[in-house]
Amino acid sequence: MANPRIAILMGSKNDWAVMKSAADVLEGLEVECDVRVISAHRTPERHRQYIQSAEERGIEAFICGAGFAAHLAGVTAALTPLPVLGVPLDSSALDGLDALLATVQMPGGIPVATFGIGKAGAVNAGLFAAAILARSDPQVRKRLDEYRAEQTAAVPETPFEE
Ligand code: RP5
Repeated sequence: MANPRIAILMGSKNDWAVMKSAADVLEGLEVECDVRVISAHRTPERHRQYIQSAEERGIEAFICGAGFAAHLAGVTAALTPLPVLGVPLDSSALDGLDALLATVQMPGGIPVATFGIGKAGAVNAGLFAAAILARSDPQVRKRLDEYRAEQTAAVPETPFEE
């Protein structure tokens, strides 16, 4: 990718099956992404270096997916003033509730915009990241409007239609 504008980070390669949904949404909207495995606790130096050089490389927002005691989004937000979108993942015995609470319950001062657990959250984080770009990019806005129009047109009038 030549000019990625959104970074999609995940704590483990095992998170990709879900986080791919965010990447797919953004690819469909022709928004370039940089996709990385970065763990706040397993690769703290990789994390810090990536975040602190991201803005000068053109990254405008971060989507962070993590499971268990998920702190990837919170630590990312601590390292940058750019928007951070957190996706809690269902990878533990607590079915993602642990990650949801860890991501959403940031103490006042360092915000993380938190989405639903799993695939729906990843899809919505991708759409929300596009909405951020759409504020100043008419092409992304146009494609976002088309995405919604197609979604609306795909809803049948009755449950009996194919
Ligand atoms: C978190 O721990 C990751 O985001 C992942 O969801 C979870 C488990 O990671 P693995 O042990 O599967 O690599 O850091």
